[in-house]
This record gives sequence, structure tokens and C-alpha cells, in this order.
Amino acid sequence: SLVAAGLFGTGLARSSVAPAAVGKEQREFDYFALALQWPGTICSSTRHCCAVNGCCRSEALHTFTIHGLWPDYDDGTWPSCCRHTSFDMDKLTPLKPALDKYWPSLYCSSSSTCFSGRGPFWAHEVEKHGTCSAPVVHEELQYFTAAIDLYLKYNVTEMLATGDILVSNGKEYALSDVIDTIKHAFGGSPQIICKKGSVEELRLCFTKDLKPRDCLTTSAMYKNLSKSKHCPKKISLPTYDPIVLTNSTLEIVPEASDNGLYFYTS
Ligand code: U2P
Repeated sequence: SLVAAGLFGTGLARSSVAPAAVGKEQREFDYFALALQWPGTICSSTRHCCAVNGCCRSEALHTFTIHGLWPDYDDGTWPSCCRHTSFDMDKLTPLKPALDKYWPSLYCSSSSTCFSGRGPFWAHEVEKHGTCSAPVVHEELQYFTAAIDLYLKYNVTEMLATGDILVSNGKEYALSDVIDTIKHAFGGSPQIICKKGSVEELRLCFTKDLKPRDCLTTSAMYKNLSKSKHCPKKISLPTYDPIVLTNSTLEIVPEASDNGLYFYTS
């Protein structure tokens, strides 16, 4: 029933190997992970462009961007889709410039939302994760504000630059140096996810009162991470050539939505 789905989650929006508390009551979470994406790694696979895709901006993105603020459990699982909400872009008007700048989708396709719908990347994140963030975060605007505040307060791109770890093509850094630089500047150990030796994602973790803490780096985390996402001892922060929007790379299909977003369909 819908009530059961709301209380226990459906797992519908879950991707691939994700462990779930699905089927069990979703108890209060233990800590937050602020998940950040490295556009250089993701955008180098972009083949088609659309207006919402951050990879398609005329200037390449050389900073981490936000993926989401995720409530997590200490055992390596997490709650998801904890209650029904209807994503309302209008509530985010004051944050729209910051969302566009710091939290772009790096894909063109629309994202799944919790209960069989589809919508913008932001709708996916707030429905899947924001609804499980009580008692710290209770509603949409608060969810996005909290994530953007943390992102700006703990600027990972700057922390790494201070340790001379910079965007580059070809240059490799010791994974241990990257971790130590973040530990030193942030005050907690990050989680780093790689794709073929390039940083794909970096997560910073926070207690429920939003203080830095260590992410799970033990077997609890690695058991849920596919081998191909483990980082080797030397890693890179690559850049990419943006695909400049032209008629042949851009296909704009207005969605039946009132939020003014456009999606690429293939
Ligand atoms: O790691 C693959 C996907 O699993 C989801 N995930 C991962 C770790 C975690 O602590 N919480 C979590 O939800 C993410 O799914 P998404 O938010 O992208 O749907 C992540 O991409």
C-alpha cells in the first residue's frame, strides 16, 4: 500500500549495487554524507548535450559539484524514499542561481523519483534522500540550503589546491596524499570513488549537528562498492573538452513540466 511504501521505502529510485534498508522500518539516520562529483571524470564521457547538463557549458567545470546530501547508517546502508512529497521548483526560487552553479546535473536524461515518477536531478535527490533527513532537515528548501551551505563552507577543490592537488590531465597524485590533505583541512576522512583511476566522486561526512566526522572507509563501505569504483594508489583529477552546444549536439525536448527545464531524449 502507499502507506507501507511511504514508511518502508520502495527502493525504486535505488541504483545498481546500493544496499538498502528496504523492507525494514527506516529508522533515524546516523550521519550525513555530502556527495560531490568531479565533472572532469563524468563529462569526458558526454556525447550529447542539452541545456541542463553542466558538462555542456562553454567553459569546462574545474571544481567539484554537488551530487547530494545523503543521510546514512553506520553499517554502510542508508534509508531512502521515506515519505511522499511533490517536488516544487517554485519553493527553490531563492536558491536557483546557486543550484545551477554548484549542483548541476551532469547528464541530460531526467532522473527517477521515488514513487515511479521522473523529474530533474534535484527532485531525485530531495525525494530519495531529503525525505529521510529528519530530524535535521524537514523540507525541500531546508534540504538544498543545508547542502549548499556545507559545500561552500568546506570547499574541497580549494582544500586540494592548498595541498597542490590540482585539476590536470595526466598528472597523478597518491591516493594517500589526497586523503591526508582532506583530513588535515576538513577534520575527517573522506570517501573517494574512482572510475579507471580518475576521481569520480568524493564524499565528506558530518555528524547530525553538521560537524566534520570520518566517512566509513572500512569494509562496511567497500562491501557495497563495485570493484571498478575502488581507487588505485595513484589517482588523477582530469579535465575535459566541453561539447559546445550546436544544432547537431543539442536536442531540446520540452517536457510536460512547469519548471522550465528541458531534457535530452535519444
Ligand atoms: O553509489 C551508487 C549510488 O548509490 C546511492 N548511494 C550511495 C551511497 C550512499 O551512502 N547513499 C546512496 O544513496 C547513490 O544514489 P543516488 O543518490 O545517485 O540515486 C549513488 O549514486
